[in-house]
Amino acid sequence: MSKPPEPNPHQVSPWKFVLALVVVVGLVALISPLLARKSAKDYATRYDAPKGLGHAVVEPKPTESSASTAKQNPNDLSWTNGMVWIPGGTFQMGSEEGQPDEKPVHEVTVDGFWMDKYELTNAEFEKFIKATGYVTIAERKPKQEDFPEAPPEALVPGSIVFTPPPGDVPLHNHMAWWRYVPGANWRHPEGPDSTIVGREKHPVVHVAWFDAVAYAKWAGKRLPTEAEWEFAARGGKEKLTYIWGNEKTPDGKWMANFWQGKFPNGNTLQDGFKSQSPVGSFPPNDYGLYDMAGNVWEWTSDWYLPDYYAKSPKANPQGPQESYDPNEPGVWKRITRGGSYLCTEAYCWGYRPAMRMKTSPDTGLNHTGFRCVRNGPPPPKS
Ligand SMILES: [Ca+2]
Repeated sequence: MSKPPEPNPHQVSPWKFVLALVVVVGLVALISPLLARKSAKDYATRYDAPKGLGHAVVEPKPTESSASTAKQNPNDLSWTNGMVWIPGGTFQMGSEEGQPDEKPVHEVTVDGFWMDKYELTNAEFEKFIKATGYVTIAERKPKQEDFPEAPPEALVPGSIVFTPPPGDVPLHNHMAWWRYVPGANWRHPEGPDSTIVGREKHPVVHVAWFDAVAYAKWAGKRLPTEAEWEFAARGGKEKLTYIWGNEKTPDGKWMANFWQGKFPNGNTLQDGFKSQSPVGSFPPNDYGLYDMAGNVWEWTSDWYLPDYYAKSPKANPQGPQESYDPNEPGVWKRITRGGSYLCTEAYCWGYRPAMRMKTSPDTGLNHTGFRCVRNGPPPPKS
């Protein structure tokens, strides 16, 4: 089944939403300076060396047990903290049936690694925040020095929230259902009046790539590469459309949290969830990983280039050194994977293991989270 290369609903840049906000409050004069900041050079310089973004110095967790424990007692796996061992191997990465940037299907080998069984939860992220005092990007007031021509009243912390329109809208304009909401952040996923109380086991959202990297560093982990993520998602199965097989709903069963019904305003909730679901609500893949399809998109460490697969190295590809998105030239983006509760086959079809999404690394959304990986010795053979 081939899909048209239409613009994707989840491909977003925060400043489009800042821009929308600006228009709403009648500050049209801001448009030029805000957009002008998006030059590729400026972006690459700022975000490859994000010194100015760190409000809190994040040091690795002092109590983090290390893989050295394994050398003393190979049967003591406490240092993995419940992670799943993903055996290395060779697989066919990409897909012929999805978007053009999923081609060509090519052979890739990855070394073994440990991976979080679940998407990172609000409860886990809160431990990190309490231990470090880290402030996520969505909670920070944009700096006047970064926006010298913006009036102070336009510089408000916030994040991007899915807001379904009341009626039908054409699917080519994702601005129709995404909104920049002042006060939205990981503690307030839908805005200031919302809360994560009772949602401790839900995946954390509104975490920008930099926030995810800060967490990973503290936890003694890292983000997966795009290749590691896809290898792990496929669970050792070759070239299947979905991580569970080629049928979307085998025996009528919903295998992941994604969108049923008409997008973006007709969710029929057949899978039981309107937005994020508690992690592990759907069956795991063959490696024992949960929510590798749907629930929330997951950050990886790779930059996005649409034609990377044509030239990527075969062994342990780390992603390109630069980024380019033809739909938004000048905005460098990191890869996210796995799809979310908003994905529908009629549009982004993101819950396939081959689907590649891209988002600027300073952007948080209420459908994007992450999970970590780490290197280390494999478990002892039983
Ligand atoms: Ca997911």
